[in-house]
Amino acid sequence: MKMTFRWFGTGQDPISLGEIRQIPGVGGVVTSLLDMPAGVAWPMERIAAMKDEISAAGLEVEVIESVNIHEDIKLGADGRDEKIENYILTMERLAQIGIKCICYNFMPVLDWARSHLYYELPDGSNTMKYEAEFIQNISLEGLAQRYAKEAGDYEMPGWEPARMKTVRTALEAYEGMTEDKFYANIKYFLDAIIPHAEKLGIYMGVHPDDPPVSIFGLPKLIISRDNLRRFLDLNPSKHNGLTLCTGSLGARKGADIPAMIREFGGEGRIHFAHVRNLRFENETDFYESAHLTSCGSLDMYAIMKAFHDVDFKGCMRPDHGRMIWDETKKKGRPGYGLYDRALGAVYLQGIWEAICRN
Ligand SMILES: [Mn+2]
Repeated sequence: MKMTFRWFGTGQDPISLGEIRQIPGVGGVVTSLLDMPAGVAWPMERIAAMKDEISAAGLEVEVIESVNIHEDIKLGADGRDEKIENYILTMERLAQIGIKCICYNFMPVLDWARSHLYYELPDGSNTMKYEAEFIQNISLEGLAQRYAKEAGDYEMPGWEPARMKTVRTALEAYEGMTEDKFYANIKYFLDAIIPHAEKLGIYMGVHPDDPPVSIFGLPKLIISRDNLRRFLDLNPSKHNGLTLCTGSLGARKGADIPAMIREFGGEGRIHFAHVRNLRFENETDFYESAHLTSCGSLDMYAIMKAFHDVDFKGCMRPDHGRMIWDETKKKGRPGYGLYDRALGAVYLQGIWEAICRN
């Protein structure tokens, strides 16, 4: 296991590579070119410059999170072939700087959703929260406005104001989308890109849908053990794999995350891991807690033990954290402050060391 840290890029992240390098045990970052719209081929100069900047800071980059999929591909629309060609071009260029894994998701229209970005906890820290009833009673535009107002200077990935302008049309495009059609569109994409991934030595890791429930009437597919199985079976290559996100999958109460890690990791289909905790407040609502088992509802020891037992060798990162120690909005995007995620990275490595030495 290699411990990494998400970094949004210069000008996109108030946290510097120098700060990340000082987190014990963290040897690399997971990053992206956030300004690249879905569907275009990323320019080689930009990719090379990103790599040089990270190397100069003494860090590695093996995982890109994310190369986003254009809606035409998800919808199976006319323009999809051209966008898939651009996706493959981006993969080829990323392989040139040594990228081994690409994280992406197949969520329709929206990347993720929460009701609260800064939900205050009793200890004075704040965190992201999902309240089902709140989401049911707000429009998509209302939620986007709330994020734009709350998030401060940074656009929330997946909720950029430019993207929100077309979102109503995008939502309408999904009317009548059945699960079978959606899986067929995923298969079309996978069958086109996976042979290239094999040649390039790139492992694709789909991120589960977050939250793992249907919102705004949109279909949600990548949410459970059975659906992950169905997704992987669409293309049996090992290069078609998963980003195992404990927080996203764990937001379905009763989901057995260690069992999923053992099943899919045992088959060599987990290529990247997001490890975080959450605390359920009732059957549907949760907030993103500190990483410790005692702080949330997931058993972090059992999760790390499962990764260890399947000999997981890929990159892992702590996932969302709380904002603590007077971290303001200027110090990080919601869920992506420095301190709590750094504590998470070190805590997970502590568990890992204990398991390895036991
Ligand atoms: Mn995640």
